[in-house]
Amino acid sequence: MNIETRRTKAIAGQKPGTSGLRKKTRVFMEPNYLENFVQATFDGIGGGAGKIFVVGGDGRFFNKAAIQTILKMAAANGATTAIVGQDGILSTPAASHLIRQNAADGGFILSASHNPGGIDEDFGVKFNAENGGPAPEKLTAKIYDATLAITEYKTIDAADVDLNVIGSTQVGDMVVHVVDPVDSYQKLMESMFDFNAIRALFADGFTMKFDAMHAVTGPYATAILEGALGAKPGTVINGIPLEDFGKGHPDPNPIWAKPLVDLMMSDVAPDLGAASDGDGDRNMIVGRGAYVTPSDSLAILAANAHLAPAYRDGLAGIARSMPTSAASDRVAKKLGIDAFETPTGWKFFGNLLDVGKVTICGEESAGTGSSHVREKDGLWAVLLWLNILAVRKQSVADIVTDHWQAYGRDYYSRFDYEDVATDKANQLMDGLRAQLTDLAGRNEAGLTVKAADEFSYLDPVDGSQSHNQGVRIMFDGGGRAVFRLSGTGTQGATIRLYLEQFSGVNGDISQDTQDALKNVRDAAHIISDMEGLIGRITPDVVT
Ligand code: G16
Repeated sequence: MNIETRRTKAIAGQKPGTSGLRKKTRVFMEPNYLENFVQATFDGIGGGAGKIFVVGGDGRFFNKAAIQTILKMAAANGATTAIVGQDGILSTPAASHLIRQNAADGGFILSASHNPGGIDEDFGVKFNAENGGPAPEKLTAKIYDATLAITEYKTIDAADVDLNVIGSTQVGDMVVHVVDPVDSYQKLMESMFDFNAIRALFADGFTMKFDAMHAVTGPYATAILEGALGAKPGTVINGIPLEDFGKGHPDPNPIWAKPLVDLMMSDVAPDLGAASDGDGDRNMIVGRGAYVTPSDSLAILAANAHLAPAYRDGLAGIARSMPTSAASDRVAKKLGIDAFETPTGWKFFGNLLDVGKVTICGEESAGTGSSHVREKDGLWAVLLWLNILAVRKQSVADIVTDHWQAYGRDYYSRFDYEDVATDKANQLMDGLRAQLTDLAGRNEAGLTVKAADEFSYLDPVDGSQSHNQGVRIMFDGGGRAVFRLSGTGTQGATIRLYLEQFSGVNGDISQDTQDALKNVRDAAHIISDMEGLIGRITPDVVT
């Protein structure tokens, strides 16, 4: 094997964000950009010698080329084995499963998740550790340090691997196994859910549309829903992964999956609508005439999980990211189990899952998952909903209403302000920070501030601390506003404003969401002086 050591220089700005390194695709295509980050990853994890890696992505533009680069660099860095999805395809949860199943040392996942794909859109690389989960902060810090210190990278001069053909081949001294991307993931799902009950549900005439948004879950959903579970052909729509996702945003929310939501609100709605994102870790659930917020979905899945075989013995605990509504905390309380509140980012659930403190976790950003892998898992959430529907034999809308009647309703909405000048966004956050100690007792828009802080997290497992994880303003009467800057954007800054209002147990659960949130929203705008600082209070995206 002819290892080539090529000279390079540090490239600024390769700091992994909430979910790996995400940039414009053309940036990744610049000389040495990808190579530097991949070499820094090998350096950050203590080298590649003797190691096994999983490699795959969501099929977006540059996926296959990036995989070839990574395979050659893995071989040059001494890896013994690479496991790659056929055609370069692996959903993020399937990659997580393969890492765990094969006791691999980690994996490279090529995706910018829900961001659009194409030469003028976004690309990303994320390293997942041997537990199958996103690299924890201490590892991403090492990788970042290595990007600053880099002077050379290693590769070999070898032919590209034929990614279309399942089988084993060599790249230098490294064995590459090209595997069916769906197979072992499907087996995992079959082992967790009552496929017979779900099959019977479909056989009884239950109807569904699953929008794969031209992204990675197409092959998974087609094989599992239409193949194994007998859903009607055509249940999966936009099921062929495209390099540009059909020029859409593969983000499963009422904005980007509007055609599906419109269908679900119409007279010809099927019983269930669902969608997943670019890399298959996010999900959206919509019943006939009933959109289920991700925060409610987490709570309802947790409250009903025991109906699925995998969770028959109950849950160890429930974790949610801080901006996610408190709905799941109420479920944990009723079940008598622990509830954890972590910073945004799936990596923070990893330790809790690894030591068995929690079984189910979720985030407001349309992510739900469990201890079966170390990523959020879009199809898993859909299958758990299907399992619950098959057992309860009620509509989605009735299940949601029952839940609110039992626990109260957490009205919830997220406002996104995109492409804000970074200095203005920082000014807004700094302005909030400066007021924190004086906010309690202040009255705005008819609400009194009960408490305010900036969220910090002390990991109960490894003792690591994470600061500056979002400003929280709690109001008397069960309202809350959270401000946070997105960690996944590729252009300017995105301010996220998360609004929440609890109805109270036995409170009014029938209001319009935005009406119920009006006071919290107005108070948040006034306290942050958003209009004065960024010149607008109307968001780009409301979910
Ligand atoms: C990523 C993380 C999620 C997190 C989200 C937050 O999602 O994996 O755990 O909730 O980022 O995004 P932001 O920082 O923009 O609010 P994904 O689906 O992009 O990998």
